[in-house]
Amino acid sequence: MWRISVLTIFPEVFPGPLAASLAGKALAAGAWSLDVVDIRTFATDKHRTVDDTPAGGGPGMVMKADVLGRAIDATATDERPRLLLSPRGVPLTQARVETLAGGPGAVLLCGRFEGIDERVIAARGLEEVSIGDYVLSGGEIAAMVLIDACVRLIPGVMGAAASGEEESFADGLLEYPHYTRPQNWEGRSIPDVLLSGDHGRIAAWRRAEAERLTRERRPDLWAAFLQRVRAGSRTE
Ligand code: JD8
Repeated sequence: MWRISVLTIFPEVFPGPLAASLAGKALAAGAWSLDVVDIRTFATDKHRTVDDTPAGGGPGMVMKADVLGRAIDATATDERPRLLLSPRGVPLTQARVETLAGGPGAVLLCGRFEGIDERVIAARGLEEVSIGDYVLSGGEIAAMVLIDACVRLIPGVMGAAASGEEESFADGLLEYPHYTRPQNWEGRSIPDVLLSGDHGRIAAWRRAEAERLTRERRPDLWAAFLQRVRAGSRTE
């Protein structure tokens, strides 16, 4: 079974939103598992201290290497990748999500405060992963993002809908616009082509819209898409 272990000082926030919808049903059905480990249980003092002042001075607090080391050693006893959610990590991509979803699962360490003692990262072989270029207050929400992205790819979790529907990121374009009834809403109508019943024209319209949106909003994805199209036409 695909297995996630989350190490956190806020165990009560899991599964949180992951309990809702198809991911939650799949969790309840045993299609994947979530072990939540309270880092504080690996503290040894009366106050269950997990942090201390930064060596060299500066603001905030740093999570202690000894406590984190024990928490990881008690949890990561198998071959799963050990990931540290961190704003300085390698960016999480759909390709990495697919790799993780196809493996045995992961051990996710959620930091808090200013961060964790650097020595833990090397000593326990943690890979730092970031969910994006903005600053969160801790790793828990980032871990939920990673888990959500992986779980929806586990065979049988999302049912028929998601399986062949990886269109958007699969060919590197943003999703085309969606509509449903009523045909007229607040004076806005569904594009005529979508009501034409002409599946060829519908597919062409969706493709053109996906390309337009990608060009307008994501010049980075658009440049990569053009590169692929050009490379593809040279080899064929
Ligand atoms: C873990 C502590 C906050 C980070 C000082 C206070 C991921 N994409 C991402 N953005 N932010 C995080 C993230 C932030 C975290 C922790 C993840 C633990 N903080 C710290 C350093 C600067 N603040 C993240 N994944």
